[in-house]
Amino acid sequence: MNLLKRLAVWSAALSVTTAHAEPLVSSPGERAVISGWSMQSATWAQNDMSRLSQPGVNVSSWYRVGGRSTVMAGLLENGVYNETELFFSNYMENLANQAIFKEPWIYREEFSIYPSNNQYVTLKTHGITSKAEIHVNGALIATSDQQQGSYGGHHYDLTSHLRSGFNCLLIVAYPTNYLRDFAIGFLDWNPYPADNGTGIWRDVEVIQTGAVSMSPLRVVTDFTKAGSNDNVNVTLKTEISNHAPHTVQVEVNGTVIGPIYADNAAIWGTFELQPGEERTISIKAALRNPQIWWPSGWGEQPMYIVEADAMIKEDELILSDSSVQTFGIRHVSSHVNEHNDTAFAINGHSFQVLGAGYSADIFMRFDKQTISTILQYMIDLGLNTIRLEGKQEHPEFYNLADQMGLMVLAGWECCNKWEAWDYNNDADGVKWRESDYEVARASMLHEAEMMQAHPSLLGFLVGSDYWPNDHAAEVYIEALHQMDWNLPIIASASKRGHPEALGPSGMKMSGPYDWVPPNYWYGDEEGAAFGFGSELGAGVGTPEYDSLQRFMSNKDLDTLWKEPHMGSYHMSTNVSAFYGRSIYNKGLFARYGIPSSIEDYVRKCQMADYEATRAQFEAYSARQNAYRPATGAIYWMLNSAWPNLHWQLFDYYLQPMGSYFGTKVGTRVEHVAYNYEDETVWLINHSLGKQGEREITIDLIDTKGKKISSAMVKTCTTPSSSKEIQMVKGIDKIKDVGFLRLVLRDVKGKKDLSRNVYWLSPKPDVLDWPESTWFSTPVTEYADLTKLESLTPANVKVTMKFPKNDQSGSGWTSLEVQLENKSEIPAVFIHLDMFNPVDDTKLESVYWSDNYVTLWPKEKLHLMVSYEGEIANISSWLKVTGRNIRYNVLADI
Ligand SMILES: *[C@@H]1O[C@H](CO)[C@@H](O)[C@H](O)[C@H]1NC(C)=O
Ligand SMILES: *[C@@H]1O[C@H](CO)[C@@H](O)[C@H](O)[C@H]1NC(C)=O
Ligand SMILES: *[C@@H]1O[C@H](CO)[C@@H](O)[C@H](O)[C@H]1NC(C)=O
Ligand SMILES: *[C@@H]1O[C@H](CO)[C@@H](O)[C@H](O)[C@H]1NC(C)=O
Ligand SMILES: *[C@@H]1O[C@H](CO)[C@@H](O)[C@H](O)[C@H]1NC(C)=O
Ligand SMILES: *[C@@H]1O[C@H](CO)[C@@H](O)[C@H](O)[C@H]1NC(C)=O
Ligand SMILES: *[C@@H]1O[C@H](CO)[C@@H](O)[C@H](O)[C@H]1NC(C)=O
Ligand SMILES: *[C@@H]1O[C@H](CO)[C@@H](O)[C@H](O)[C@H]1NC(C)=O
Ligand SMILES: CC(=O)N[C@H]1CO[C@H](CO)[C@@H](O)[C@@H]1O
Repeated sequence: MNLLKRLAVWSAALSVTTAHAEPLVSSPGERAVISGWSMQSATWAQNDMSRLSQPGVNVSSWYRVGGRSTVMAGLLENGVYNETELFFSNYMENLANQAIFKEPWIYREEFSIYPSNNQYVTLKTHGITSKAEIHVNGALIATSDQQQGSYGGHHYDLTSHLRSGFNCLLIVAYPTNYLRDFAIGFLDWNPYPADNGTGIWRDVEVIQTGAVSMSPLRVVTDFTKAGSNDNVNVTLKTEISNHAPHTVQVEVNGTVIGPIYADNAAIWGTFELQPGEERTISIKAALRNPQIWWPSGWGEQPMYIVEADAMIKEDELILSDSSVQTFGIRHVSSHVNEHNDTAFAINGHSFQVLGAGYSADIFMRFDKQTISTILQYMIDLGLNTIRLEGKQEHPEFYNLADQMGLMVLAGWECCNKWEAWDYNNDADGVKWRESDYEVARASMLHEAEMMQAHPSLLGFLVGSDYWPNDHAAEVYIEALHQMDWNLPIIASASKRGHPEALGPSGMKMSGPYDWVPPNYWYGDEEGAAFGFGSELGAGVGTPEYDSLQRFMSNKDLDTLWKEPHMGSYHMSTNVSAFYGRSIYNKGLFARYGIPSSIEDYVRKCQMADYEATRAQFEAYSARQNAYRPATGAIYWMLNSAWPNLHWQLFDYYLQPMGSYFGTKVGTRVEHVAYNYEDETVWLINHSLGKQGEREITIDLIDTKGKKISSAMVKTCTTPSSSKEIQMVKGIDKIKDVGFLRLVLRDVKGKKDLSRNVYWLSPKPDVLDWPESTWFSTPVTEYADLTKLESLTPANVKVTMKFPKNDQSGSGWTSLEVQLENKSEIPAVFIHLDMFNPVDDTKLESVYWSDNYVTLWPKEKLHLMVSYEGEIANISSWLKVTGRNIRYNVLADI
């Protein structure tokens, strides 16, 4: 058969697949991602991989899935499961332990390619869960011993296996056991996905080069401190490999393209490579007028691009491979201070980490829009760091963080296989054998190579709850150094121990993970505000009622408030300490009163959650320059893998709630905060440059709106520091509940920088510190806020208007909302929500300047809200609820 005829037959046979007649790659330096697969269980397909991996097999009955797709993600994509139903109540329990997920799954794709002389084709993987066998055109390319681990990235030379025309790539992904495999587990965060994340969750690439190939460029600069260098010297490093059986002369040339105001620089170097040789090369360039990258809030995020070509010198220069890398110029350092706490600095300024822990999607689906909203929320929340505990993501994730100025504290996950070293019996994983160290090495090399140039990276934690043994530490450190990792390498996220090579981690993991009262954070034990807390929070994050209804049955909702000690499938797993809400509910019921309905329960949760996150971030901020400084806090956690009831600042549907706005207040750049423990007011400053005269007003009233005390203080602010202002007078005069309003005013600028209201009981929460567990500290006496249940209703007028500036064409709508209390009493915990009146659903990606606000009698407050969409297309509706608000619907545009 001639080629054309063969092609015709094949295209008929393959008409139902998406095999392309267009070559996947055709020129040197070209990289292509396999954009989709036919997926099938190995139990349904005949177990004959050498035949199935030949082109021309009819796979029209297989599932068609995207290029990055775990088995479960693929089954959802094909409608085998419906996400709405799967996540509802405990439906997903039906999938657990199904035999089909204990078998391998096959991913298969055909592509065309026309190999030519002196051209080489490489297959590049970035991790397949849990491990995989790779076949091409009937030949076994990699065994599952080679291609192991969710982060195991490898290269395979396909050149001698390819044919002109259609070729077939077949990958068998083996089932995952978190105790045996280097996979991506969720521990006790949520139920395990039925497939344990098995499958091709990351890109598989096909790369064509000439005789010489180049690895992604790594970037090292000599920049250390803002203002200290005129020029920045940059060293670009890459591995170049000669695939040809003869010596080649290589010239690497290119350009470093600077952002606006920076100069470009040319790069150039020549090298000789022996047959089969691989070598690390470095090329230097001086960058004039360097533009420095800053974390969000401290400055801009200028990005450089370096483009480089590897040319082979024969009679003329022939392109062999090319590479593009973006990078930013910044410097990160960390040290363990005299209190044995880790402190970070960026560009020479001490950097207090205020962050939260990230969760990937339960099925490892990666939607760039969703991720972009998550990171944008972090910026809106005033958080500066996202911690990845073993949930390293795709390159787009780091690109977004680079653009937004969000720091990323990456690292390996706790427990399971990842921490199964001899001395660690908390991890039930299968202890590491010799071959496991090589999987760890490949994983570390791959992730370090991918992250190295991103300015958003803050450091890498090679252990989480436990520290790596000396051998593993050596493997990780070697791999990181091989990839020119010039950022902090930290032994673990806890103080349990450390390998010699890395020294103490300086990070504490002493809880809490479950509810503690607001004054906890002002203590001096456990997770209270001192040192670096790598994962801690009061276990809050209850979604609002309309989100709860999306994933809980009426029976689940009834149980939630009527049976406060019951566990829930939407909490942590049923073997976890966090399966139930007993500790949380006990505090809630005692402090806010026994709920009278699900709506009442959720309202009280929001108030408690708001108090909890605000106090945590305020206490860490207030003590940023204390005798024993609070150097960082990672809130446990930012978001959830699926619809969940706790450990989040916004819910699975990306709806912010009480825990979100408590955080947003607590992290304000310039802020005044109330110390619940000693009744003092603190001035907080996170900025590098804002200076000037400030005025602080302190007002305390009772539930009738009657003044208990008031004070006004003039002060000046200092950068990156906090200071005590004075005690609040009259806390002891509160009868039942008092309201404390703190306002920070810029005198010259004539504007309020921060305004914030607390509801306070004269009876403090009393903590029993000696009885602390790893997840909570018991409370022996609770504050009494039950008066909030019987406040006189307030009358609040709400009006909306467009601000004066034109916003057409931006894709966003901004509105100004004015709240005005018409009553003589405070209007408490007013929550505003934008709904789409057509289907009564909440708008997504809505940014409020503030929310859940409490108004003083007669007070007027202006809030801003922006959301995606033009006002002309979306007729939105504002819903207003509150602790003592009479009505709840209003539209007034
Ligand atoms: C492929 O198989 C499907 C049934 O699974 C069949 O309907 C289709 O005709 C087959 N295609 C070819 C080209 O044989
Ligand atoms: C999934 O199920 C929900 C609820 O039963 C239904 O409304 C929705 O249309 C389904 N989605 C798909 C894609 O079938
Ligand atoms: C997932 O991993 C757990 C161990 O963490 C194991 O018990 C379970 O059987 C695995 N599930 C599948 C489908 O293999
Ligand atoms: C940067 O490179 C220039 C030459 O390009 C050299 O003179 C200078 O000393 C270098 N700076 C540092 C800090 O190494
Ligand atoms: C490298 O040099 C070649 C030939 O001079 C040129 O065509 C190419 O654009 C250069 N590459 C880069 C990245 O500047
Ligand atoms: C810091 O840790 C070392 C042991 O690593 C210990 O000897 C020292 O007392 C600790 N210092 C403080 C202030 O706790
Ligand atoms: C705990 O959850 C697992 C997995 O969903 C389930 O098989 C088991 O029956 C549950 N155990 C209890 C006591 O509910
Ligand atoms: C915060 O510090 C900056 C930096 O100098 C200063 O300009 C600003 O006034 C300070 N603000 C407060 C509230 O301390
Ligand atoms: C500014 C304002 O409108 N204040 C009103 C607050 O409510 C009382 C009624 O309780 C009015 O008398 C005030 O005018």
